[in-house]
Amino acid sequence: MSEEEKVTNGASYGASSIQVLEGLEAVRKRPAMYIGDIGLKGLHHLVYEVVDNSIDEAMAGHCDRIDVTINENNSVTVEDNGRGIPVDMHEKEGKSALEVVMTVLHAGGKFDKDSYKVSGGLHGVGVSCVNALSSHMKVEVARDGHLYIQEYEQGTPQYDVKSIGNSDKTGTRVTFLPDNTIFIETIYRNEILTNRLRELAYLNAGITLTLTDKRHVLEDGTYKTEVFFSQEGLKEFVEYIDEAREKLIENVIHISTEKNGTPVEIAMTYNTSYNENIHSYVNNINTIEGGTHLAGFRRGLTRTLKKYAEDSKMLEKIKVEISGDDFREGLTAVISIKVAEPQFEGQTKTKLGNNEVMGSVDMAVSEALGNYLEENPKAAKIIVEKVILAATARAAARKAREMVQRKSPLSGGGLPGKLADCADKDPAKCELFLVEGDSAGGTAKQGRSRQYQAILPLRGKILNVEKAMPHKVLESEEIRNIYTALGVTIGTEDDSKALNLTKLRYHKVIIMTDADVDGSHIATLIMTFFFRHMKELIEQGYLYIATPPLYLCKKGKIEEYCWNEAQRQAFIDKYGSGSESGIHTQRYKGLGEMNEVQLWETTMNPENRTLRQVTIENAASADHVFSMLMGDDVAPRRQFIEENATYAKIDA
Ligand code: 0RA
Repeated sequence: MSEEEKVTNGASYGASSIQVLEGLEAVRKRPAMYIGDIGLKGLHHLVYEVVDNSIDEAMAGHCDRIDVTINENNSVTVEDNGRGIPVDMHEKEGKSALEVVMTVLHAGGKFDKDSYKVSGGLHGVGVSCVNALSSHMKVEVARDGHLYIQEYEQGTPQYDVKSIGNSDKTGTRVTFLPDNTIFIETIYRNEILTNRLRELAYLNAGITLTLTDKRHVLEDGTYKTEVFFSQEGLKEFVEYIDEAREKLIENVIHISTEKNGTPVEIAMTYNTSYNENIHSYVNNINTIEGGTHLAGFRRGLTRTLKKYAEDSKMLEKIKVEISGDDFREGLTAVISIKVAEPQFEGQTKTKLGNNEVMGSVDMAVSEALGNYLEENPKAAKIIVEKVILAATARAAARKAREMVQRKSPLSGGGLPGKLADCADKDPAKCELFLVEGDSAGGTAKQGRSRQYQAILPLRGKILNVEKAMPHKVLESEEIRNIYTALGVTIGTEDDSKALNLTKLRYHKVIIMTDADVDGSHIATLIMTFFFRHMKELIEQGYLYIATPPLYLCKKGKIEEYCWNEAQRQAFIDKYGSGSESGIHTQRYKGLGEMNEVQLWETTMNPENRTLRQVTIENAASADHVFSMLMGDDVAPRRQFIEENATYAKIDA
């Protein structure tokens, strides 16, 4: 290349490069705007963005395998067997299309006008965002008989796209290392990616997704690998979610269709529980706030079932009025639709706003359910009987609810007698500790900061709401105390499950139980209650778990609290040189063994304590786990506990 050519080339390249850099710099300046946050969520979001591109390629019919690898250094590799991102010169940008996709915001997918691009991450930001937020990224493309490569640092290409050899395959492989100057969490969690890839496999039947964790070497020297594949899609998703529940009807009702140009897939069944479990997705994104597709589903379901029940004359002798809720008790359903230009609304941008979608989903569910009821009269009768039972129980539940409401602080009934309330009235500053047992409750009342910490002792094991009828839940004194202490009101005429969080009196609700098996069980029972009856409170980030220490280690005047065996060993190593004598380690079996000063110092004082925030990473997976942990079936529970025992090991 002559000197002159270099200059010309450099100048034109420079102009567009500056634009690119400005774009990527914006992403690095305000990462949360693009990927939600810079914690665990955002970190995992990077993987979802890259996987989404491969899912698009699969949905266009060109790819059936996506392999995700967590590498030893917490970089992630996503490889697919699609056509490979085009590498030819991009006319407008004057560089390889591959480079444009990797470096220009929102450039991904725009080349292929034929493909029906409906995927794209929650924020739809594309792979260039991931590139901008990675200290290093590498893309390898097998295409047209060649293997191409380009690498980047913080989104900046390190060299032009080049061919480094031949290949008889096609596909794309992206490897990226999240930038640790941006992310506050940099360690990938296997179970978070597992849950997402499993979900994607169910949502996209026929694609094989795998997760290999190179940080986890098995005894035979290979890496831990999981394969996710679903032949029948949502039907199998519903079966998976309801694995630990008792079926009410044998079949899963399944429809995969297109209405008014919108691809709609629905699977649903009924179980004997009292929960409503509807999981909805738009373009593979879990719409946790619902929206028009969910509204359409509910409308279609209610109308179709109501009409069938009326026509079959089963409602004639029923005294109570049937509400929309009653049709959904014991219902597990997954709705997945694809929308070309989704309008996402709501606080977390997970509520679908597109009005035209409502009718499409309504039509789809009416058609599938209508046919099913006609063809399966026995099952239809069982469903209608369940609806009638739900309506009858709801009348009883309303009475119980009115009792709670009457006793709520706002209607003058006063707070629970056992509650030691705090002085401050600003919910944002106030904390409520739910404490296992009256004895520990007493210690906590003495140790707390009265200004902003309230204590509600709970007597032993609260009701397992997973198994209880709705009105039983409200008849439980402990649960009524939680409701009244929190100040939330429940239930309107339209929706008996609606929760009014605006009255919530504390923005931190902290579960504090013993660090033993019973304590974990009680914490799980309380979490189950919140998950089923106050999910919004978890979604708002208000629920926490306290972590009391396991040991107090002493040598002479030196005292240290230890939260795990490793810390205890470290204390012994540090102070036990010479002989192991003179060291005293005390195992705390329960909160009650600490005095009020110790409890304050280790577990309640915001300066020292560790609170674990309860979050819902993946609603469908949480649903599955809660029903299994709290249900009747022992075998799956035992298997889950065995598989997850390493996370829960407390006793040395
Ligand atoms: C646009 C056009 C073509 C492929 C892709 C995008 C593509 C993108 C990604 C992202 C990850 N994996 C991918 N695989 C393919 C190809 C158009 C053609 O070959 O005609």
